[in-house]
Amino acid sequence: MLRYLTAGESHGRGLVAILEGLPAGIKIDGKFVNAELKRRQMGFGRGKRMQIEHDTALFVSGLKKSRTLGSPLAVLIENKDFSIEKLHKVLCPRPGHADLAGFLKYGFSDIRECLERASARSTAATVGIGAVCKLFLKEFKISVASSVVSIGGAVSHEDRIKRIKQAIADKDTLGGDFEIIAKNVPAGLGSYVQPDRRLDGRLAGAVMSIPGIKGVEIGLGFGYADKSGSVVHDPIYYSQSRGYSRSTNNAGGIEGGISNGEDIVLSACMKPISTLMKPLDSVNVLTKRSSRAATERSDVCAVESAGVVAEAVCAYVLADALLEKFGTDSLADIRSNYRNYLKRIKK
Ligand code: EPS
Repeated sequence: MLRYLTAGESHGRGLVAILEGLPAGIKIDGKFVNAELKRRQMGFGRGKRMQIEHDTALFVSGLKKSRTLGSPLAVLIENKDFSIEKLHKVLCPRPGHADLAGFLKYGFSDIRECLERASARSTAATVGIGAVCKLFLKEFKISVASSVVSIGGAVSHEDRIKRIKQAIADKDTLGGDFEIIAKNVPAGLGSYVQPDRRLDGRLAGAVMSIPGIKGVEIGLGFGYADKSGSVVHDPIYYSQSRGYSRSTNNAGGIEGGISNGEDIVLSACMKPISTLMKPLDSVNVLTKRSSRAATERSDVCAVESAGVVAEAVCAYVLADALLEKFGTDSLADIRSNYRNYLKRIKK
């Protein structure tokens, strides 16, 4: 139903995204989209680049008077740091980054030629698309939010900041984990009929495709492994006012690859940023001599930003699944299909 592509190098002219498949009639609030871009740039531990960039979305196509036309929506985010032609060569791959694998794969003579696209800067374009999807979901009162759970093992806000300060002092980096909650998602999105239509697989795949993400869990996730069925499955109740409901939500809102009407809950783990100011051992790819890995301006910790990117990709997957169920062309038609469906499943 929906599809999107992004393009852009970290220090190229800018980032571009094209989203196709949104229905006509959605009001696109540019301020909201820019506020989402801003949220991605925040968080304690981000690097100096975030002080240079003021990410702003320019809608190049797909809108008239701020309403979607049903045609492809193209978004441009310009880079202020547009220095790709002048940047120095990178020859010593950073462990943990795409540097070595990308260099070998594409046959470059300079690692910069892969790191420019492998950079998490591309996630600005993803967040632009996700913000548009959130506006579509908002028409159905569906929201997607994230929160940081821990950073470098520290849980409280205060401890997390202390931990990041310590990492800065140690010239080290940190990862952590975060949670995503989608509220008011109706039962019935996704399907068990084919593996690639399962909502859990689609959401997990989307979150796993964010740079730096190494693990995704849905609901209780790995916590299911050592418990009995009688303890973990969510009992079912019914009342005329609420329809069906559950007393617990270990399934994280998805059963059989289909949303079940409870909140959708995912958690994900981000590895520590791989550019280290006290670099690890590496090899110079020209001379093959042992050397320290390259250093670049980078972030110390970007877990909060990864949460914002995960909101964006989850909003995209949910918007896609909603369109699949309720129609694709006109917002008004989708609304009326949605209302009728909600009435039926409550009965
Ligand atoms: C990023 C921009 C980059 C990095 C970071 C994400 O800016 P620069 O490389 O110019 O300092 O801060 O990129 C990476 C973590 C990476 O792996 O390359 C951004 O806009 O989010």
